[in-house]
Amino acid sequence: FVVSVDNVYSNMEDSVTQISREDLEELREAFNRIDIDNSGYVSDFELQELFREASFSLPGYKVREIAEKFIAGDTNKDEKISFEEFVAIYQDLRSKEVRETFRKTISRRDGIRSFGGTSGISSEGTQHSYADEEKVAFVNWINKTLANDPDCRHLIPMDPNNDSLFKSVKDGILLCKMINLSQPDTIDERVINTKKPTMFTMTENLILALNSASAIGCTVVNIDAQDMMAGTPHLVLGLLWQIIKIGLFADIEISRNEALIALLGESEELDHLLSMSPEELLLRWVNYHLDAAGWQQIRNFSEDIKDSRAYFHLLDQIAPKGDGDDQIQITIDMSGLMERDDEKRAELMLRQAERLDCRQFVTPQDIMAGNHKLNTAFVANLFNMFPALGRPKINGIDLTLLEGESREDRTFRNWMNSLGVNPYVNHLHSNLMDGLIILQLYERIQVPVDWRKVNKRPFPVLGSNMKKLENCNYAVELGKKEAKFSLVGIGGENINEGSSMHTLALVWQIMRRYTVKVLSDIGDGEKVKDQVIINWVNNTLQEGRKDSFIKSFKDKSISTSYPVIDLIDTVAPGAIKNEMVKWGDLSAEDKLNNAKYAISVARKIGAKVYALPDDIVEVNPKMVMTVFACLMGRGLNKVTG
Ligand SMILES: *[C@@H]1O[C@H](CO)[C@@H](O)[C@H](O)[C@H]1NC(C)=O
Ligand SMILES: *[C@@H]1O[C@H](CO)[C@@H](O)[C@H](O)[C@H]1NC(C)=O
Ligand SMILES: *[C@@H]1O[C@H](CO)[C@@H](O)[C@H](O)[C@H]1NC(C)=O
Ligand SMILES: *[C@@H]1O[C@H](CO)[C@@H](O)[C@H](O)[C@H]1NC(C)=O
Ligand SMILES: CC(=O)N[C@H]1CO[C@H](CO)[C@@H](O)[C@@H]1O
Repeated sequence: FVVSVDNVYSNMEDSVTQISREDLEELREAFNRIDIDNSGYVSDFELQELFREASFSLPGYKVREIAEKFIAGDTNKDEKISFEEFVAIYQDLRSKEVRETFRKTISRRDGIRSFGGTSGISSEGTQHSYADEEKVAFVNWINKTLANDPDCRHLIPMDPNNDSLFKSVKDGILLCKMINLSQPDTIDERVINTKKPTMFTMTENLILALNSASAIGCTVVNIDAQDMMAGTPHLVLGLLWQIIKIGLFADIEISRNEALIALLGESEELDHLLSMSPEELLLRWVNYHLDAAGWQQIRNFSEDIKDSRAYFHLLDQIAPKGDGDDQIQITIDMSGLMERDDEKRAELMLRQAERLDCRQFVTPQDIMAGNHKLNTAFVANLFNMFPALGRPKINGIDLTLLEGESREDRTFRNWMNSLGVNPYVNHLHSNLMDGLIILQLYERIQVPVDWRKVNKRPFPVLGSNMKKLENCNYAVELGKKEAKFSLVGIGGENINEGSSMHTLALVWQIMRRYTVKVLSDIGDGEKVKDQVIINWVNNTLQEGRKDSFIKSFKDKSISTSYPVIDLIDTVAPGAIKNEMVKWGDLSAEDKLNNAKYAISVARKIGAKVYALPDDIVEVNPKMVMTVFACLMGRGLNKVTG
C-alpha cells in the first residue's frame, strides 16, 4: 500500500494520539535525509541509518530484527519502507522502553538544545530540538534589518543569547515585517495591528503573517498562529529561515539581474543558466570569482569552505576597487591565509567580511562545521551586497528569454511551494516537466495517485526523458479519468516539453479545485461552479446592504476592489477601516491602494489569498475567482461555526 504524505499526517493526527505533529515532522525530516532521491521509500538496509537520523540509537542486531520482522509482514514484499511504515515501526518501538533511550540520545547532540517532556514546555512529552547557531544568526540578522523600523522598537534589538526571539514573534509584527522585507509590498502596513496588543489583535497579526508567508511561497502546512504565539522554537526558526531565504534569493535570478549572464560558460546555452536554482547560481557565482583568483572551485557550501580559504579569495575578488560611482576602495587583508589554526583563520576572514559590512549569519564555528544553511545565507548576502559582475556581453543572446516569469506563473509557483511540494519549484514550466510535482499536487486535491506507476528520481542518464514522459502521461490520464478535468488536446508530451500554455491549463484546474475544495468540504457539493460563487457574493452583498455587486469574475467594477472590500465588511464586520479605503473617482494609484488593502485584510481575517493586488486592479478572472472563493469559504465557515 502506498500512502501520501498528507494522508499520513492527517491519519496520524486523527487516530494516533501518542505521536505529536512535531514528532512526525522530525521523523519526516529524518526520512527525507535518507531518502535522498525523493522516491518516498527507503530500503530495509538503510533502516539503521534512518534510526540514527531520527536520533533513535539502536544496536545493530535490534535493527536487523526489526527489518526481518518488517519484511516478513510486508504485504507488498518490495523490501522498501514507506514513511508510513517507518512511522508505524517507530511508534511500536516508542511505546516500549526505548522511549527513555530516545530522550537521552537527543539531548546529547552537540549544539542542539532540546526540551524534554519534563521541561514544562511540552506537556505531551514530545521532543523538539533546534540549532542554537541558527537562532543566533537570525537574531543578529533581524536586529540589523529591522533596526530602524519604528513599529519594532519594542522588540529590537533582541538578545541572541536567550529566548527573546521566541517571545518576540508573539505579536506577529516581527513576522509581518520580515515578510514584507523579503518580498516588498506583500503586507499593507495599514493592516498590521501595532497598538494595544490584545490576544485578539496579536492572533490577527499572526494569521496575516502566516497567510502572507504562504502567498510568497513559504511552506506553512502544519504551522498555526498558536504555534507562533507559544514561540515553539523549531517552528519559529523553520518559518523564519524560509522567509529570510526568499529575501536573500530574490535577486539571484537572471531575469531580475542581467549581470548574472556573465556566469554563462563557453558554448553554454542561456537556457541552461535560466533553469538553474538560486543555490546553483550562487555556487556558480562563487566559482566564477574563484576562477578569476586562480583558486580551486568549490562544490558546495559545507565541506569545501570549512578552511575559509575560498572565502578569503572570494572577498578579495568582490571587495570594491574604487572604480564604482562611489569610488570606495576596500583592500582585503589576505594575511589570514597564512594562519594555521582553522578557527583563527575563520575569525580573520570574518573580520575582513566585517569591513564590507557583511559579517552575517556565520560564526567561525559555523564555518568550521560546514553548516550548509548558514554558509549559504552568508554567501547569498555577499552576492546581494557585492555581486562584482561586469556588464555582460549580450550580443548573440536571445533577450526574449530574459523576460522573466509572468505574475501568474509566480503566483502558481508560490501556491505549489506553500503546499510543500518537493523539490522546491523555482521555474514553473521547466520544473514540472517530469510530472512529479503535478502528481504531488493531485494528492493535495484528493486525486489518488498510485506511486507504483510513477518513475522516481534520480532518473537514469539514458532514457530519462522517456521516464519523465511516462509520468506526464500518467498525470494527464489521472487528470482526465479521476479528476474529471477538461484537458482536450493536452497530452503528456505537452507537459513534458514544458509548453507553458498546456501546463498552465492543467495547473489552473488543479488550483481551482484546491480553492473550491474548502467550499465542497463545507457542503456545497462536489463541483462548485462559478455561478454558485457569484450568486453567493451577490446575495451576501445584498444582505449586507451594500451597493456593489458582480456580474461575473470579469466585471470591470472589481477593479476598484469595492466588491471585495464590501464583502469582507459583511463577513467580518469591523475588519475594514472605512477611512483607509479610497472612494469615489479612483486614479490608477487609488485602485492599487484599495487592492493592497483588500488583500491584506482578507488574509488577516483568515482567507488564504494567493492573488496579488494587480490581479484585482486588472481584473484577472482566474485570480479574482480565487479571491471570492476564499472569502466565501471564510464567510460560510463563520456561519457553520
Ligand atoms: C534576554 O536578555 C535581555 C538582556 O540582555 C533581557 O532584557 C530580556 O528580558 C531577556 N529575554 C528573555 C525572554 O529572557
Ligand atoms: C512594506 O514594504 C513596502 C515597500 O518596501 C513599504 O513601503 C511598506 O512601508 C512596508 N510595510 C511594512 C508594514 O513594513
Ligand atoms: C560537499 O562536497 C564534498 C566534496 O567536496 C562532499 O564530500 C560532501 O559530501 C558534500 N557535502 C554536501 C552537504 O553536499
Ligand atoms: C448580481 O446582483 C445584481 C444586483 O443585485 C444583479 O443585477 C446581477 O444580475 C446579479 N448577477 C448575477 C450573475 O447573479
Ligand atoms: C543586544 C544585541 O545583541 N544586539 C545586536 C543586534 O544585532 C546587531 C547587528 O548585528 C548587533 O550589533 C547587536 O549587538
